[in-house]
Order: sequence, then structure tokens, then C-alpha cells
Amino acid sequence: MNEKNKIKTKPMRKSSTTIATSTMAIVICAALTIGMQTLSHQALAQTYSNTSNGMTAATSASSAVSPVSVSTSQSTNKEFWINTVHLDGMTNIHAAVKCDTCNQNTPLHPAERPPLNSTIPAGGGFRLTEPNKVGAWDFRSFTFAPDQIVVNQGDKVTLHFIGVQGTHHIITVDGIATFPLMRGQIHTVSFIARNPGTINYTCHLHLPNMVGQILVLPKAIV
Ligand SMILES: [Cu+2]
Repeated sequence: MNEKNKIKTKPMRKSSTTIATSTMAIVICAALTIGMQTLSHQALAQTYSNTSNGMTAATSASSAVSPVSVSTSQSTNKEFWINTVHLDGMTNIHAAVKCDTCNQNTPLHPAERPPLNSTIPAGGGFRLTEPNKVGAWDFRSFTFAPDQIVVNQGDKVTLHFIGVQGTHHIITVDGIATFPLMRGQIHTVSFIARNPGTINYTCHLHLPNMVGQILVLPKAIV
């Protein structure tokens, strides 16, 4: 009996030891795995936090983007680049006419005639060019890009006006300056936005549409 018991108990002890050892191994493996995952997450978080704005393209693509908050009680420097632009609707009175100067005149483009009674306002901001010898004509509209700017009261605002399209402009920033601007030139004005409200910038040669507006938000009451 004793021998049998001994024979039976020995494997039992081995088995218990094996189970205990296996259990410990599993626990250690699990702990190591969790630890490695934690380290991995910490490393990723560190990677993200090391990038500018604490956000990478990967995180911004997978989660909602939060705008950078700006307190209206805090004055900052704001800098803008404002291009002079004209938009052209070029077309042709003939359908499917090959014309190098007619951007819209593809073989599939239908014939288009200028409006008989054009109601475009005077002031130079719009221009309707009658059909040329191949029937091409153009409707042009001048504008600024951008034409809406928002700053906070107290901000130092710098505007760089860039002469890109249109040969010549005469621009006024209300209460600040009036200056000519030729194509290829950059003219810069700077000022402190002391009062809340609006400040218009206007080209006198291309009215009424070549206008822009700076909206100055009132300083927050704290
Ligand atoms: Cu102009």
C-alpha cells in the first residue's frame, strides 16, 4: 500500500509542481506582455507628444481635430498674405472650336454667347470682353484672396498685399494706408487692432467687388 501510495503520490507531486510552475510562467508571461504593451503605449504617447501640436497625421486622421483655442483676452501677432486675383470665365460663341486661349472650350463645351443686356456694375471690378476673331470671350471678376480676416482686439496685425493678377491696383486699408500695387510687388502694412469692429481693405480700381474685411473681435471681459 505504502509503495503504491508512494508511487502514486510522486507523480502527483510532480504534477502539482508542474502546474504551479506552468501557472507562474503564464502569470509572468502575462505580466511581461502587459508591461510591454504599457511601455509600447507610453512610447507611442511620447512619440505623439513630441510632434508639433502634440498630434501626428495618424492621430488626426483617426480622431476629431480640435481647433487651437485662442483667448480673446490675449493679444498676439497675426500675419496674413493677401493676393490680388481675377477669376475668368472664358468661353466661345462656337461649340467645339479649338482655341488655345479658351480654357473652357473643350470639344464637349456648348456654344455660349455673351449676355445681350449685361447688368454688371461700373467701377472696374467686372469686365466683359466681347468675342475676338475666333469667337472667344471672357467675363472677369476681381477679388482679394483672402477677403475675410478675423483678429482679436489688441492684436498686432501684419498684412502683406501681393500683386499677382491685374497689372495695377490702388488699395486702401481703412484708417491705415493707401498705396499702389503692381503685379510682382509686395506691399506690407502693420497696425494694432485697437478697437473692435470691422476694417475694410479696398481696391479703388476694381469696385465694387475687390474688397475685403478684417473683423476685430472685442477683447473678452475677465
Ligand atoms: Cu484692383
